[in-house]
Amino acid sequence: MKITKELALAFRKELENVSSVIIGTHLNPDGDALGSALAVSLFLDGLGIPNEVLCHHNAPANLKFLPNVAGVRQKPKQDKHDLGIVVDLDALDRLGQTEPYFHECKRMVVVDHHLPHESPGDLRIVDSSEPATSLILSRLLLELGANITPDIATCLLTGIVTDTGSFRFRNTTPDALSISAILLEHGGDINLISEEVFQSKPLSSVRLLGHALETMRLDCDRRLAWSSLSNHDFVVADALDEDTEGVVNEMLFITSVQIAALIREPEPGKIRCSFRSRSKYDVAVAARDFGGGGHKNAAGCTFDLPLKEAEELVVRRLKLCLESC
Ligand SMILES: [Mn+2]
Repeated sequence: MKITKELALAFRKELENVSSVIIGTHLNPDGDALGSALAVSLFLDGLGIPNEVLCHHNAPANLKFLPNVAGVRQKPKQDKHDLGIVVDLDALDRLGQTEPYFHECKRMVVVDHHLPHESPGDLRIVDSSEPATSLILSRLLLELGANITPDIATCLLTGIVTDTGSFRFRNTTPDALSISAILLEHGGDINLISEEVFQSKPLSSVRLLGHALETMRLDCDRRLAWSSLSNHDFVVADALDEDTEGVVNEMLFITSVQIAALIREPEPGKIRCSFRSRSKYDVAVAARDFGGGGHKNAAGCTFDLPLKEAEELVVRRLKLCLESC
C-alpha cells in the first residue's frame, strides 16, 4: 500500500494534542504483532508522547529479545487515554482482556494487513495485500520522516522477517526486501533476530515436534497431513502452546502435502488449530467456517470440543478444501 502524504498527515494529526496513548495487538502475539506495537511505542517515546503497550498474553520466549518488551502490560497503569493504536488485527475481540481499555479511548487508529473483518477504527491504515503490518508501519514512519532508531528498525524488521517466514513465503514482495534493507541501514539487527527467533528452541519444543511428526496422519493420496497433540502430550513434554510454533510448517514441507493442520489441546478443554496450505489452496475459508480466520495459506481457529471431535471436523473440512481446487 502506498502511504500517501495525506494518510501520513492524517496519522500525525491523530497524535496532535494527545496526552497519552495505548497501543494494542492480538492474543498470542507473534513477531509482527509485538514488533509493530513496540515500534509504535518507541516512535511515540521519541516524540515525547506517553504511551503503553498492552497485550492479553505475555511475549513468547523467542520474542523476549525485542526492545522494551518487558514493558508490555495486561492492564494500563493509567486510567484514561486519548488515543488507541491497534496493530495487526481487524476484530477487536482479538485484543482479549485489553479490549475495554480501547473502547474508552476517544479515537482509534488501526494499522493492519488482515482481510477487513469488522473494520474498527476512526483512521484505518490497512492493506490486506501487504505481507506484514510492520511493513506498512515502516512506510508510514519513513513518509513521516521519523527518526528510525536501531531499536525501532529491529522491531519492524522482526515483523517483516517473521510474517514472510524469513522471505520464503509467497507474500514476500519486492518491498518486503527493499524496506528490510532500509531497516538494516537504520541499524536493524538481523543477526539477533535470526538467532533469537529461529535458532533457539527449548528442548520441550523439539520433543513435542518429534511426537507430532511421529504420530502424524496422512490422507487424500498424502496431500493432507495432520497431527493432534493432547493435553497429556503437552504435560509429558513440559511444553506450552508456543512450543508448537512451526510444527505445522514441518508437515507442509513434505513434497506431496498440500494442506497441513495441527490440532492441539495446550490447556485442558481448549483446542487450538493451525492450518497451512500451498499456494492455490485457501485454508482461511475453512478457518472462518469454524469462527477463526487468517490468511489464504496460514489460518487458524479454536474449539470448545473434545480433541477427537475437533480433529474429525477439521479433517473433513480440509478434505473439502483439497477437492475445491
Ligand atoms: Mn501480521
